[in-house]
Amino acid sequence: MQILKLGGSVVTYKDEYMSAHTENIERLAKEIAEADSYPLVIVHGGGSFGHPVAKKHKIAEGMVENSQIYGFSATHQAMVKLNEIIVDTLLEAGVPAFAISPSSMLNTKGKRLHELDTGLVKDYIELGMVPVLYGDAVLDSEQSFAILSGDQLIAKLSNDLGADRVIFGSDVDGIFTNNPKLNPDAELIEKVSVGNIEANVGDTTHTDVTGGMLGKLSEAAEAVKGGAGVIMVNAFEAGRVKAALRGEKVIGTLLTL
Ligand code: IP8
Repeated sequence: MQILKLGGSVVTYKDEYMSAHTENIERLAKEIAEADSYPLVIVHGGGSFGHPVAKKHKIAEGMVENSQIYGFSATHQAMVKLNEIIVDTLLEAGVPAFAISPSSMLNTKGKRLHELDTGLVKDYIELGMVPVLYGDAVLDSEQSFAILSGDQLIAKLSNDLGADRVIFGSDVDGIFTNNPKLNPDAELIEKVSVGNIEANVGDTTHTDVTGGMLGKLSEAAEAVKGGAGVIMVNAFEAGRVKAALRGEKVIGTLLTL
């Protein structure tokens, strides 16, 4: 059982408001179909769909004024739109993708995942489907609503479903000694222990509403602690996601205990 995260920077043009990276999505859908490695759960990020809307209406901070209610709904709807594009493309490639809306099946408490019945996701998997979930605007028992990142969702799903491998597909080869987009001397770290992640991670170009690279890594660490093999790969490079899904050796960063 594997979980694949398709980061927002992979499935959208991050600098263009609500613009899906259809070329990448189509190539990745084919790679997923060709890898033929099931059971599989896919979780995608928000990119230029969820993040700008959530930021505009301050959804991650919770409800302080009524006008945010519209923004909460608009943020979720932005994610539904992106999810539809991804699920449609997966189906066209022959992957039995099935959209599951996180806000309809879970809530958070103080921004942390609180109640989630993973049994439902398990049932879809057992039927041979590939559930496709995403970071979402969700109800929160302390602050009315919050933004749940795809990464936090993955950590919980990985531990509850007993995932063997979690693959994080982003727009960089893995974890570097420094930000590779700003520093040409940055070197890829092939293996990193989750114990000293903070010391190893440089800045990321985009800091999104759910915490950028450091947020991603602390969630990934939870999956590692739960027993999954976690690898970060560049989903912009053709063939890497497919190789990772097949369990082949691939350029990336392996997270270890
Ligand atoms: O991109 C956040 O998910 P992420 C989704 O996985 C929203 O952090 C709604 C901003």
